[in-house]
Amino acid sequence: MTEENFIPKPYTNSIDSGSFTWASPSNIALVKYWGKKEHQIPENPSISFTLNNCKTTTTVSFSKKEINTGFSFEVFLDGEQKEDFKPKIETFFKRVEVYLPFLNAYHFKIETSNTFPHSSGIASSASGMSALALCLMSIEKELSTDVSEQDFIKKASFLARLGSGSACRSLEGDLVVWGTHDEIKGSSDLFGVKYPYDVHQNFKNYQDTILLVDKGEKQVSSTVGHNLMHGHPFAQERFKQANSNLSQMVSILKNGDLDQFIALVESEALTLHAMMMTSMPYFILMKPNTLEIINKIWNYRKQKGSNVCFTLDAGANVHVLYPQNETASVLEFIKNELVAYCQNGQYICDVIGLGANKL
Ligand code: 2P0
Repeated sequence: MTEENFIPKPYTNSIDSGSFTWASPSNIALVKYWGKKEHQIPENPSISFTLNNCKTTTTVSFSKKEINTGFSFEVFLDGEQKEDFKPKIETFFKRVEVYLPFLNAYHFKIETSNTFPHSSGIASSASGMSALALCLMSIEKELSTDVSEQDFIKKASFLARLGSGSACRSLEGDLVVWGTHDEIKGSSDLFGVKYPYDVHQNFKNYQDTILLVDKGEKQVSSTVGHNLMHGHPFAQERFKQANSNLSQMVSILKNGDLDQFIALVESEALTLHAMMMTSMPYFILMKPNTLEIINKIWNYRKQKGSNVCFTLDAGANVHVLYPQNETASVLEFIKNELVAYCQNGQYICDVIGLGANKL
Protein backbone atom coordinates (compact mmCIF):
# COMPACT_ATOMS: atom_id res chain seq x y z
CA MET A 1 0.00 0.00 0.00
CA THR A 2 1.13 3.53 -0.67
CA GLU A 3 0.08 6.92 0.62
CA GLU A 4 -2.00 7.50 -2.55
CA ASN A 5 -4.31 4.64 -1.55
CA PHE A 6 -5.60 6.83 1.28
CA ILE A 7 -6.82 9.62 -0.99
CA PRO A 8 -10.59 9.08 -1.12
CA LYS A 9 -12.74 8.84 -4.22
CA PRO A 10 -15.02 11.88 -4.69
CA TYR A 11 -17.60 11.93 -1.92
CA THR A 12 -21.06 10.70 -2.84
CA ASN A 13 -23.07 12.11 0.09
CA SER A 14 -23.56 15.60 1.41
CA ILE A 15 -24.03 16.51 5.03
CA ASP A 16 -24.43 19.92 6.70
CA SER A 17 -23.57 19.23 10.30
CA GLY A 18 -23.15 16.55 12.91
CA SER A 19 -21.05 15.30 15.76
CA PHE A 20 -19.03 12.19 16.63
CA THR A 21 -17.36 11.02 19.83
CA TRP A 22 -14.55 8.49 20.23
CA ALA A 23 -12.52 7.34 23.22
CA SER A 24 -9.01 6.21 22.40
CA PRO A 25 -6.31 4.86 24.70
CA SER A 26 -2.66 5.56 25.25
CA ASN A 27 -0.12 2.82 24.56
CA ILE A 28 3.23 1.77 25.96
CA ALA A 29 5.95 0.59 23.59
CA LEU A 30 7.88 -2.59 24.37
CA VAL A 31 10.21 -2.15 21.40
CA LYS A 32 10.53 1.61 21.03
CA TYR A 33 10.05 3.98 18.11
CA TRP A 34 12.80 6.57 18.33
CA GLY A 35 13.87 8.26 15.12
CA LYS A 36 11.83 9.10 12.04
CA LYS A 37 12.20 10.10 8.40
CA GLU A 38 10.14 12.66 6.52
CA HIS A 39 6.34 12.32 6.60
CA GLN A 40 6.34 10.53 9.95
CA ILE A 41 7.94 7.35 8.62
CA PRO A 42 9.63 5.47 11.47
CA GLU A 43 13.29 4.52 11.24
CA ASN A 44 12.50 1.18 12.88
CA PRO A 45 9.45 -0.94 13.66
CA SER A 46 7.94 -0.85 17.17
CA ILE A 47 5.42 -2.85 19.16
CA SER A 48 3.23 -1.69 22.03
CA PHE A 49 0.69 -2.78 24.57
CA THR A 50 -2.54 -0.85 24.17
CA LEU A 51 -3.69 0.52 27.52
CA ASN A 52 -7.20 0.32 28.86
CA ASN A 53 -7.69 3.09 31.42
CA CYS A 54 -5.54 5.98 30.18
CA LYS A 55 -7.82 7.38 27.50
CA THR A 56 -8.74 10.56 25.67
CA THR A 57 -12.38 11.17 24.79
CA THR A 58 -12.92 13.55 21.91
CA THR A 59 -16.09 14.95 20.37
CA VAL A 60 -15.84 16.64 17.01
CA SER A 61 -18.89 18.72 16.06
CA PHE A 62 -18.91 20.07 12.52
CA SER A 63 -20.99 22.50 10.50
CA LYS A 64 -20.69 23.47 6.86
CA LYS A 65 -19.07 26.85 6.17
CA GLU A 66 -20.45 29.41 3.72
CA ILE A 67 -17.08 29.93 2.09
CA ASN A 68 -13.88 27.91 2.08
CA THR A 69 -11.36 30.12 3.78
CA GLY A 70 -8.72 27.76 5.16
CA PHE A 71 -9.15 25.63 8.26
CA SER A 72 -11.59 26.76 10.88
CA PHE A 73 -11.67 25.07 14.28
CA GLU A 74 -11.70 25.66 18.01
CA VAL A 75 -10.35 23.32 20.69
CA PHE A 76 -11.53 22.75 24.27
CA LEU A 77 -9.91 20.68 27.02
CA ASP A 78 -12.29 19.88 29.88
CA GLY A 79 -14.59 22.63 28.64
CA GLU A 80 -11.89 25.31 28.48
CA GLN A 81 -10.75 26.80 25.22
CA LYS A 82 -7.11 25.86 24.50
CA GLU A 83 -5.41 28.23 22.09
CA ASP A 84 -2.09 26.50 22.70
CA PHE A 85 -3.42 23.20 21.28
CA LYS A 86 -4.21 24.83 17.95
CA PRO A 87 -0.80 24.88 16.24
CA LYS A 88 -0.39 21.10 16.57
CA ILE A 89 -3.88 20.52 15.18
CA GLU A 90 -3.30 23.05 12.38
CA THR A 91 -0.12 21.12 11.43
CA PHE A 92 -2.07 17.87 11.57
CA PHE A 93 -4.85 19.29 9.35
CA LYS A 94 -2.27 20.47 6.80
CA ARG A 95 -0.65 17.04 6.72
CA VAL A 96 -3.91 15.14 6.27
CA GLU A 97 -5.84 17.61 4.08
CA VAL A 98 -5.06 15.67 0.89
CA TYR A 99 -6.49 12.50 2.51
CA LEU A 100 -9.54 14.25 4.02
CA PRO A 101 -10.56 16.84 1.44
CA PHE A 102 -13.62 17.83 3.48
CA LEU A 103 -11.47 19.54 6.12
CA ASN A 104 -11.78 22.91 4.40
CA ALA A 105 -15.51 22.76 4.01
CA TYR A 106 -16.52 22.72 7.69
CA HIS A 107 -16.03 24.54 10.95
CA PHE A 108 -15.01 22.09 13.70
CA LYS A 109 -15.49 22.25 17.43
CA ILE A 110 -13.09 19.78 19.06
CA GLU A 111 -13.86 18.96 22.69
CA THR A 112 -11.49 16.69 24.49
CA SER A 113 -10.80 15.30 27.95
CA ASN A 114 -8.36 12.78 29.40
CA THR A 115 -8.94 10.14 32.07
CA PHE A 116 -5.44 10.90 33.37
CA PRO A 117 -4.20 14.23 34.72
CA HIS A 118 -3.14 16.53 31.87
CA SER A 119 0.29 17.48 33.15
CA SER A 120 1.05 14.02 34.52
CA GLY A 121 3.89 13.37 32.12
CA ILE A 122 1.70 10.73 30.47
CA ALA A 123 1.79 11.52 26.78
CA SER A 124 -1.65 12.51 25.59
CA SER A 125 -0.56 12.80 21.96
CA ALA A 126 -1.13 9.10 21.20
CA SER A 127 -4.62 8.94 22.69
CA GLY A 128 -5.50 12.49 21.60
CA MET A 129 -4.42 12.20 17.99
CA SER A 130 -5.97 8.75 17.55
CA ALA A 131 -9.30 9.94 19.00
CA LEU A 132 -9.28 12.96 16.68
CA ALA A 133 -8.39 10.82 13.65
CA LEU A 134 -11.28 8.49 14.45
CA CYS A 135 -13.78 11.35 14.72
CA LEU A 136 -12.63 12.66 11.34
CA MET A 137 -12.95 9.19 9.85
CA SER A 138 -16.51 8.98 11.16
CA ILE A 139 -17.27 12.17 9.24
CA GLU A 140 -15.67 10.76 6.10
CA LYS A 141 -17.73 7.60 6.47
CA GLU A 142 -20.90 9.71 6.35
CA LEU A 143 -19.71 11.36 3.16
CA SER A 144 -18.79 8.12 1.39
CA THR A 145 -20.84 5.03 0.73
CA ASP A 146 -18.25 2.28 0.76
CA VAL A 147 -15.89 2.33 3.75
CA SER A 148 -15.32 -1.13 5.23
CA GLU A 149 -14.60 -1.60 8.94
CA GLN A 150 -11.06 -2.72 8.10
CA ASP A 151 -10.33 0.23 5.83
CA PHE A 152 -11.80 2.59 8.42
CA ILE A 153 -9.35 1.50 11.14
CA LYS A 154 -6.42 1.35 8.74
CA LYS A 155 -7.00 4.88 7.50
CA ALA A 156 -7.66 6.16 11.02
CA SER A 157 -4.27 4.73 12.04
CA PHE A 158 -2.65 6.21 8.93
CA LEU A 159 -4.06 9.65 9.81
CA ALA A 160 -3.23 9.34 13.51
CA ARG A 161 0.39 8.63 12.54
CA LEU A 162 0.52 11.94 10.73
CA GLY A 163 -0.62 13.64 13.95
CA SER A 164 1.82 11.79 16.21
CA GLY A 165 3.77 8.67 15.31
CA SER A 166 2.91 6.55 18.32
CA ALA A 167 -0.79 7.47 17.94
CA CYS A 168 -1.10 4.99 15.06
CA ARG A 169 -0.62 2.20 17.64
CA SER A 170 -3.62 3.31 19.75
CA LEU A 171 -6.60 2.16 17.70
CA GLU A 172 -6.73 -1.54 18.33
CA GLY A 173 -5.62 -3.91 21.05
CA ASP A 174 -4.00 -5.58 22.67
CA LEU A 175 -0.63 -5.54 20.91
CA VAL A 176 0.07 -3.35 17.89
CA VAL A 177 3.02 -3.25 15.50
CA TRP A 178 3.95 -0.18 13.52
CA GLY A 179 6.75 -0.23 10.97
CA THR A 180 7.66 -2.71 8.29
CA HIS A 181 9.22 -5.90 9.62
CA ASP A 182 10.04 -8.94 7.47
CA GLU A 183 8.61 -11.43 9.94
CA ILE A 184 5.37 -9.62 10.72
CA LYS A 185 2.71 -10.14 8.13
CA GLY A 186 0.92 -7.00 7.03
CA SER A 187 3.24 -4.66 8.96
CA SER A 188 3.66 -1.22 7.43
CA ASP A 189 5.47 2.06 7.96
CA LEU A 190 2.20 3.82 7.14
CA PHE A 191 -0.10 2.52 9.89
CA GLY A 192 -0.25 0.25 12.91
CA VAL A 193 -1.53 -3.32 12.65
CA LYS A 194 -2.92 -5.60 15.29
CA TYR A 195 -0.23 -8.14 16.20
CA PRO A 196 -1.14 -11.06 13.92
CA TYR A 197 0.34 -14.08 15.74
CA ASP A 198 -0.30 -16.22 18.82
CA VAL A 199 0.23 -14.58 22.18
CA HIS A 200 0.94 -16.80 25.19
CA GLN A 201 -1.50 -16.86 28.09
CA ASN A 202 1.19 -15.23 30.31
CA PHE A 203 0.60 -11.93 28.53
CA LYS A 204 -3.19 -11.87 28.83
CA ASN A 205 -4.37 -8.95 30.95
CA TYR A 206 -0.79 -7.85 31.54
CA GLN A 207 -0.72 -5.09 34.14
CA ASP A 208 0.88 -1.64 33.83
CA THR A 209 1.05 0.60 36.88
CA ILE A 210 2.35 4.02 35.92
CA LEU A 211 4.35 5.71 38.66
CA LEU A 212 4.20 9.48 38.28
CA VAL A 213 7.69 10.51 39.22
CA ASP A 214 7.76 13.88 37.56
CA LYS A 215 4.66 15.61 36.35
CA GLY A 216 6.47 18.65 34.96
CA GLU A 217 6.46 19.77 31.35
CA LYS A 218 8.44 17.53 29.04
CA GLN A 219 12.10 18.53 28.94
CA VAL A 220 12.40 17.43 25.32
CA SER A 221 9.46 17.42 22.92
CA SER A 222 9.09 14.16 21.03
CA THR A 223 9.75 15.93 17.72
CA VAL A 224 13.05 17.30 19.05
CA GLY A 225 13.80 13.88 20.53
CA HIS A 226 13.28 12.02 17.28
CA ASN A 227 15.40 14.59 15.45
CA LEU A 228 18.29 13.84 17.79
CA MET A 229 18.62 10.52 15.96
CA HIS A 230 19.62 12.32 12.75
CA GLY A 231 23.39 12.07 12.62
CA HIS A 232 23.46 10.25 15.97
CA PRO A 233 26.68 8.17 16.11
CA PHE A 234 24.81 5.01 17.18
CA ALA A 235 21.64 5.49 15.14
CA GLN A 236 22.12 2.80 12.50
CA GLU A 237 23.06 0.17 15.08
CA ARG A 238 20.05 1.13 17.17
CA PHE A 239 17.67 0.75 14.22
CA LYS A 240 19.14 -2.68 13.46
CA GLN A 241 18.83 -3.67 17.11
CA ALA A 242 15.16 -2.66 17.23
CA ASN A 243 14.51 -4.90 14.21
CA SER A 244 16.20 -7.87 15.82
CA ASN A 245 14.52 -7.16 19.18
CA LEU A 246 11.17 -7.27 17.45
CA SER A 247 12.08 -10.65 15.91
CA GLN A 248 12.94 -11.90 19.38
CA MET A 249 9.72 -10.47 20.75
CA VAL A 250 7.73 -12.56 18.28
CA SER A 251 9.13 -15.77 19.77
CA ILE A 252 8.83 -14.49 23.35
CA LEU A 253 5.17 -13.62 22.83
CA LYS A 254 4.62 -17.11 21.49
CA ASN A 255 6.54 -19.13 24.08
CA GLY A 256 5.65 -16.95 27.09
CA ASP A 257 9.23 -16.79 28.41
CA LEU A 258 8.95 -14.03 31.01
CA ASP A 259 12.69 -13.89 31.79
CA GLN A 260 13.41 -13.11 28.16
CA PHE A 261 10.51 -10.67 28.04
CA ILE A 262 11.83 -8.77 31.05
CA ALA A 263 15.37 -8.61 29.68
CA LEU A 264 14.20 -7.34 26.32
CA VAL A 265 11.72 -4.78 27.64
CA GLU A 266 14.09 -3.27 30.22
CA SER A 267 16.94 -3.19 27.73
CA GLU A 268 14.71 -1.33 25.24
CA ALA A 269 13.79 1.25 27.88
CA LEU A 270 17.37 1.89 28.90
CA THR A 271 18.51 1.97 25.26
CA LEU A 272 15.92 4.66 24.50
CA HIS A 273 17.33 6.76 27.34
CA ALA A 274 20.90 5.92 26.32
CA MET A 275 20.13 7.34 22.88
CA MET A 276 19.11 10.61 24.51
CA MET A 277 22.14 10.68 26.77
CA THR A 278 24.47 10.14 23.82
CA SER A 279 22.94 12.59 21.36
CA MET A 280 24.07 16.15 20.74
CA PRO A 281 22.67 18.05 22.55
CA TYR A 282 22.34 15.40 25.28
CA PHE A 283 19.59 14.93 27.85
CA ILE A 284 18.99 12.92 30.99
CA LEU A 285 15.24 12.42 31.26
CA MET A 286 15.34 10.10 34.26
CA LYS A 287 15.18 11.67 37.72
CA PRO A 288 16.85 10.35 40.87
CA ASN A 289 13.54 8.74 41.85
CA THR A 290 13.36 6.94 38.50
CA LEU A 291 16.62 5.19 39.40
CA GLU A 292 15.50 4.50 42.96
CA ILE A 293 12.41 2.78 41.60
CA ILE A 294 14.37 0.75 39.04
CA ASN A 295 16.73 -0.50 41.76
CA LYS A 296 13.83 -1.35 44.06
CA ILE A 297 12.19 -3.33 41.24
CA TRP A 298 15.41 -5.23 40.61
CA ASN A 299 15.81 -6.06 44.30
CA TYR A 300 12.20 -7.15 44.67
CA ARG A 301 12.40 -9.34 41.59
CA LYS A 302 15.54 -11.05 42.85
CA GLN A 303 14.27 -11.58 46.38
CA LYS A 304 10.77 -12.74 45.52
CA GLY A 305 11.35 -14.47 42.20
CA SER A 306 8.77 -12.08 40.76
CA ASN A 307 8.27 -11.30 37.07
CA VAL A 308 7.80 -7.58 37.61
CA CYS A 309 9.78 -5.29 35.29
CA PHE A 310 9.82 -1.68 34.15
CA THR A 311 9.71 0.31 30.98
CA LEU A 312 10.04 4.02 30.34
CA ASP A 313 8.72 6.58 27.88
CA ALA A 314 10.67 9.69 26.98
CA GLY A 315 10.38 11.02 30.53
CA ALA A 316 10.93 10.21 34.19
CA ASN A 317 7.75 8.23 34.89
CA VAL A 318 8.09 4.48 35.33
CA HIS A 319 5.71 1.92 33.83
CA VAL A 320 5.73 -1.12 36.11
CA LEU A 321 4.75 -4.19 34.06
CA TYR A 322 3.70 -7.53 35.56
CA PRO A 323 1.56 -10.58 34.82
CA GLN A 324 -2.02 -10.64 36.04
CA ASN A 325 -1.38 -13.41 38.59
CA GLU A 326 1.04 -11.14 40.47
CA THR A 327 -1.35 -8.21 40.75
CA ALA A 328 -2.02 -8.40 44.49
CA SER A 329 1.60 -8.89 45.56
CA VAL A 330 3.07 -6.29 43.18
CA LEU A 331 0.47 -3.69 44.18
CA GLU A 332 1.41 -4.31 47.79
CA PHE A 333 5.08 -3.82 46.89
CA ILE A 334 4.25 -0.62 45.00
CA LYS A 335 2.29 0.79 47.94
CA ASN A 336 4.93 -0.17 50.48
CA GLU A 337 8.08 0.65 48.61
CA LEU A 338 7.54 2.70 45.46
CA VAL A 339 4.80 5.23 46.15
CA ALA A 340 7.25 7.22 48.25
CA TYR A 341 9.15 8.06 45.05
CA CYS A 342 6.05 9.33 43.19
CA GLN A 343 5.14 13.00 43.07
CA ASN A 344 2.34 13.47 45.60
CA GLY A 345 2.26 9.68 45.88
CA GLN A 346 0.41 9.46 42.55
CA TYR A 347 0.22 6.39 40.36
CA ILE A 348 -2.23 5.00 37.82
CA CYS A 349 -3.22 1.33 37.54
CA ASP A 350 -3.77 0.16 34.02
CA VAL A 351 -3.98 -3.10 32.09
CA ILE A 352 -3.64 -3.96 28.44
CA GLY A 353 -6.83 -3.19 26.57
CA LEU A 354 -8.69 -3.59 23.36
CA GLY A 355 -8.34 -0.21 21.68
CA ALA A 356 -10.55 2.70 20.78
CA ASN A 357 -14.32 2.76 20.91
CA LYS A 358 -17.09 4.93 19.51
CA LEU A 359 -19.37 6.53 22.08
C1 2P0 B 1 7.28 5.07 21.49
N1 2P0 B 1 7.88 7.42 22.10
O1 2P0 B 1 7.56 4.11 20.76
C2 2P0 B 1 8.38 6.10 21.75
C3 2P0 B 1 9.21 5.67 22.91
C4 2P0 B 1 8.35 7.86 23.38
C5 2P0 B 1 9.36 6.89 23.78
O2 2P0 B 1 6.79 7.64 20.21
O3 2P0 B 1 6.99 13.24 16.90
O4 2P0 B 1 4.74 11.51 20.33
O5 2P0 B 1 4.59 12.80 17.39
O6 2P0 B 1 5.90 11.18 16.00
O7 2P0 B 1 4.95 9.44 18.88
C6 2P0 B 1 6.80 9.54 21.53
O8 2P0 B 1 6.86 10.22 20.33
O9 2P0 B 1 6.38 11.43 18.41
C7 2P0 B 1 7.16 8.15 21.24
P1 2P0 B 1 5.93 12.19 17.10
P2 2P0 B 1 5.58 10.62 19.48
O10 2P0 B 1 6.17 5.18 22.05
